[in-house]
Amino acid sequence: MISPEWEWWQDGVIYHVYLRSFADGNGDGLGDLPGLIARLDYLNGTPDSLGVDAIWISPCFPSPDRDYGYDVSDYTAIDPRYGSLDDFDRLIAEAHRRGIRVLLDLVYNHTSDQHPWFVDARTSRTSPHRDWYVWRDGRPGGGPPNNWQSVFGGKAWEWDPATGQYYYHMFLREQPDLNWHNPEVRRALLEATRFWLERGVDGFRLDVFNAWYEHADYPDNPTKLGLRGFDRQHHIYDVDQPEMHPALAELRGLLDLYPQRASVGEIFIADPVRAASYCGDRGLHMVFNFEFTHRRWDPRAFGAAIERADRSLAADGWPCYVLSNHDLPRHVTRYGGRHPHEVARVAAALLLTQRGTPFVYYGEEIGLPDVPLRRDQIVDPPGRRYWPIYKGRDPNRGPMPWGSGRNADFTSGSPWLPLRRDFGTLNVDAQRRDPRSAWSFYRDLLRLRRVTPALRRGEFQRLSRPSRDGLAYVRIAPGGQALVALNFRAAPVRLEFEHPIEPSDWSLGLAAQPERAAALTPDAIALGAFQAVVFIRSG
Ligand code: ISL
Repeated sequence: MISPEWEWWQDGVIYHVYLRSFADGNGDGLGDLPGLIARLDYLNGTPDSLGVDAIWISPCFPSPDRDYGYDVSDYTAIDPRYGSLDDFDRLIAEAHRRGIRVLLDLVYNHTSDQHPWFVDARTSRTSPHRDWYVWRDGRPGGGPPNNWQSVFGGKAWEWDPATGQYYYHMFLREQPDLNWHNPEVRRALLEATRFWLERGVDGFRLDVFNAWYEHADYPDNPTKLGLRGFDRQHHIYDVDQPEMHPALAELRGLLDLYPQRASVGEIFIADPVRAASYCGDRGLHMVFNFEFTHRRWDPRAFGAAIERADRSLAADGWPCYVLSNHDLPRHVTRYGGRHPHEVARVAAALLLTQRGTPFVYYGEEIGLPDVPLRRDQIVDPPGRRYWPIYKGRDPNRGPMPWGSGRNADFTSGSPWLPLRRDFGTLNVDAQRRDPRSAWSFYRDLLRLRRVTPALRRGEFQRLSRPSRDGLAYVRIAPGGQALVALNFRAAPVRLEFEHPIEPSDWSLGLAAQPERAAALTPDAIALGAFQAVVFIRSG
């Protein structure tokens, strides 16, 4: 059960810093910790800040970068390209000074093949770390131990000629899976977690946590129709094994030794009901709810997703919401069509007025779309493998356009991924000066959320009848209520209510399109094109 006192991770908004692309402090073209520290005022702590409560930093540990940081070769160090441990300590201190908590990204399903544990494991079948990874003999007639597939393409088993066995890798062959059945592995990972807790981090995002365990007998997964090999299987033996629950309880026990720490799990092959089973006092604080990321731009789909998340999590979980992240096309690219700026604002209102913790992906606050890239500019392994059917994740990981200077003021060197060509106009500086920009709307929404308990904690109740044009709902808290109405379309709409309201009770808190209609009547609201409004009432 959620404790009766509200925790920061329930009340707050978490900003996802994809570190490599956020801000470069030393001119090597890669974002880094000093660059991030220099931009903390942007995030919180001054009257002109965006106003977020926490940051989640993508992996900043030493990595050969086969999967851009998600192949870790040392869990208790900072990659020198991102800075030093001193820089990290400074980041924590400077962030805390501004009221920003810091979450790290722990990649515990696999290591890099360059991690000393794996380097040792592959030296011989009797090496001390051999059993830290998943080694199996081939099938009697030859070939890999079972039919499991890698997420990034090809088989999930790699033959190791030196020791005559296969090892398992759910992702790249350079990302061997750790053997979570081995208690030494669990102990080592808990120790790494403790290391960062002792340094003052406020919590963690756990990469593909529900894939940590594989079925101990390694049976074939049943097959089904699908596009890629991985999609042609029911993943019943390579994810969601029952051992996950005690493992999470153990991790939670460690987190609870420290005050106000939080965890959010990246669930793989999401399902809200299963996600809920991992939340609670003996599990994770939150599990990512990716429902918003695979919806069409259709209010009925979003309304259903909200109700489903609320329903499945009611008892022992706290919802969270995300529209974009480093693995998916940005939502302005998914939904924006010919109206990216307008859609960015409606989407912001949708994300930031839910009962649940919102995650904001860097750049979405300026309505940043993906960066169009050519084949020869793609560096992400699945993009290189599946181009042009799947272009990988580089387009949604573009450098942050801070200003109109050289390289958008992201780096004084040469950026690791190309910038969008329009950074001269689409950048943070320009939007901060413009009260009508997406940035200003995000900041205003974040402020309103902060001073309106109903927006953070109130129960969700749908107000409008199902409509393909828009969505209206109320958030009901003991001392006040908020009414949110969103027009998803480029034409005015009228949203009929399921039950009547008293229009004079409500005062306008915020409007995405101040000059356009937002007229409340007892049984409907009329909204101008792409209007998004929040009305407030006390009592
Ligand atoms: O991005 C995907 C496909 O190209 C997803 O299937 C993604 O691999 C999956 O959501 C797991 O993601 C996490 O673990 C990966 C890493 O590449 C992702 O960046 C990370 O978010 C392996 O560590």
